[in-house]
Amino acid sequence: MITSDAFRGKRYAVLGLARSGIATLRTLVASGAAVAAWDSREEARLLAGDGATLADPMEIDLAGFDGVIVSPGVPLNSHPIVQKCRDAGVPVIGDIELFSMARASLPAHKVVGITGTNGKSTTTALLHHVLQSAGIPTLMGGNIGLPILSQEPLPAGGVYVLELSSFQIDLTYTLDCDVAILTNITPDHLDRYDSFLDYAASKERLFHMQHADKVSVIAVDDDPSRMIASRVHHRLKRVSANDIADQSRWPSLQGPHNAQNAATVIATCEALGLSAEQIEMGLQSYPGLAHRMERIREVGDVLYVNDSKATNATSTAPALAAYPAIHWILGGLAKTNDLDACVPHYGNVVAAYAYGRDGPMLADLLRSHMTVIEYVTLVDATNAAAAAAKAGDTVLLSPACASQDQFRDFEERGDTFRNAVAALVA
Ligand code: UMA
Ligand code: ADP
Repeated sequence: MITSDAFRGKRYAVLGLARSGIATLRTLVASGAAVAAWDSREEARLLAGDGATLADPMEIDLAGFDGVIVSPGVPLNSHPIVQKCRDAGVPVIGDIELFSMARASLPAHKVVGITGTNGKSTTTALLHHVLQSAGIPTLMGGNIGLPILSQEPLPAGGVYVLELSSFQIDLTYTLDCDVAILTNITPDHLDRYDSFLDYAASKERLFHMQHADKVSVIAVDDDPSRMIASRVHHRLKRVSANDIADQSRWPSLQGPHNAQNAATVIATCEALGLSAEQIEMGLQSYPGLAHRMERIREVGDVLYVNDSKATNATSTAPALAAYPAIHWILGGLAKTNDLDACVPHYGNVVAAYAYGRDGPMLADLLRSHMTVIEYVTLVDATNAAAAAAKAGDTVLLSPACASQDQFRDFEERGDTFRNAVAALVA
């Protein structure tokens, strides 16, 4: 794990004890800090271990604390801890800020921070893969599901590749990325921000934290990203999906969205000093990530694709564009009341299977364009799509919604789809 003298003798409260909170707690305790830990869920509190005191930061006097470390899933726009910390003059920060504070204790290294509405995980995993295949010590962490503080520090010359959600950036103040990447910005997480502009401003802060000699890589394929690029005054590399003339050599990077992701990675690798050959080798051998347009099985000439990570309409659009005759399974918790980004690709859909809390709303949106049938569960929708699909068709789970009405997260949703497909008789 990463530890640092920066935390020795300090006092922190940790609110939220899931993946990032537990990693935070272990780092702080191992670094010699005094820690008060809390989670509203009792089963999470049981994981705190011996080194920390259990105490709800809402119930204790925060005078003298050096910070309250909040998990990204704690909503800053509504949780009372924000006002309480303001009144007590205690900073509210996250695990990424702690990583930033620990950097002085680490061997010489570089940090690449990656944000954007869609493509963060793909870009993170792809960059990590290209660096690794070029023989550079590297690890990835952050929103990709791997808390950075729980990982072993890299040797000198290493590159930390951090996937950063807007929630994590909101809890970070000093992270000076050697390269900061923005993939794109479209509406998402509007329950956590007053407006779309506020959400975009949260992402923009990643660039304002960089010093002037550092590099920004911004894909300028949408208006908010172009606006941000116009306000970044240090070393800026503007890239676009259109920069990529031929992606046929990269099997796991098909589609215009992956051209955008690859363009950001190429510019970053150039900034980090990799050769064109090293970059090309990594792009060619990239294996892809589960739950992102993942081909899981062919049964009777019907292809099954798991795109469970598509949690908004913009991320579903490229999947609909990718196949000619789709049985489209969608539903869950909708982020917006429209599917506008998907509309240009409705011609590829044979039928839609809408399920989950917002299935009825989505079915209403689709009914005038295509056959649409409503189900309660994903498994029922999958079985119906499988029964209807003919040779040459694709059954696609690309839900355009968050998963938490029926699943823990998009991974559990994707695994449920995978199991339902595995149970189909060939
Ligand atoms: N909690 C309280 N009180 C509250 C609210 C929450 O105690 O009022 C507790 C919850 O009970 C829970 C914890 O706080 O135990 C919240 O944890 P969390 O949701 O932050 O979960 P982690 O496992 O720490 O995961 C977080 C990120 N989660 C979110 O941003 C919601 C993970 O991103 C990330 O991978 C992980 O840290 C490691 O860095 C997930 C995600 O959904 C994948 N991200 C969003 C996205 O990609 O769209 C932004
Ligand atoms: P994130 O981590 O930002 O959620 P992922 O790389 O996990 O991004 O991809 C999430 C979803 O968005 C997947 O369905 C994927 O096919 C799609 N996607 C990936 N890259 C992009 C992009 N650059 N633009 C739009 N959609 C994308």
